[in-house]
Amino acid sequence: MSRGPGGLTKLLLDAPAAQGAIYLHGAHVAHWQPNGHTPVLWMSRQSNYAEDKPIRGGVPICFPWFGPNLQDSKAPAHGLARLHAWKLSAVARTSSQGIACELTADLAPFQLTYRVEFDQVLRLSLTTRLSSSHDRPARYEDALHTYFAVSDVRNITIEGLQSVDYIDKVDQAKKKTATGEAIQITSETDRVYLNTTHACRLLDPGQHRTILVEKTGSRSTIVWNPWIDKSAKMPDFGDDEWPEMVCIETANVGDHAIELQPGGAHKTMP
Ligand code: TA6
Repeated sequence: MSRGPGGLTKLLLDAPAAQGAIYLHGAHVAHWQPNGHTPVLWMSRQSNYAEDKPIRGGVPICFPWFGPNLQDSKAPAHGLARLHAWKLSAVARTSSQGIACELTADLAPFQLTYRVEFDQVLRLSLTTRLSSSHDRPARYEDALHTYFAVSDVRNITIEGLQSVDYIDKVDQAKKKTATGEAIQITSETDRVYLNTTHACRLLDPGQHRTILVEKTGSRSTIVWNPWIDKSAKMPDFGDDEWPEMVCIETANVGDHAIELQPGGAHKTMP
């Protein structure tokens, strides 16, 4: 382990199949580069690295709520997990020349276990357990808010959601019917796709790359690019960075929030 920017503890993982990096702060995956490829995750050059701020880029963990906290406007956007000091519980080589690590967080009444496998595939698995001593069922939202590095967001296509209705957060959160078309980004895009277990394909001809985003245990997929004006309003996002990235997020939000019984568990895996 090493000290990264801001003095945050950073775990650098190097295996024949891939290289990776993860901060204990937020259990934040900040780098994944399969052997023979360019980095797959995007990181902002303006990101904060501080215990009281989220890291911009990579794979933020949104939990136990997504977006603003509707009951407490002072609570941090996207919840507590990405600001939490997670504990490393295991690191091990995988059978396919990769390397995996496991981190835990106690965010009462929930216990979280996050397994990250850096290989020719990036495998993420977030397991949430509700303490058996809790006196009633509890609901939460989660999202693995993955920032993908692209050659130019104006030249990519996202397939897999053509038949899925969505909430358009750029148009007064109106519910919109499926377009029947693959997604192309031509302006600020912030869509919550509803009740979908579909895999997505991110086609990036500029990098001669197609990224397959498969998932289990998730009923929501969010697609986001801030475009010009929103990027300029975010201090931890460079004004000229928006063409470099697109988020495809594996989530359970809104009507698809998860309700657990005491002692119960759920696993979200993009
Ligand atoms: O996932 C899309 C989104 O909810 C956008 O509305 C935008 O707020 C983005 O997340 C980033 O949120 P953050 O709190 O990390 O700036």
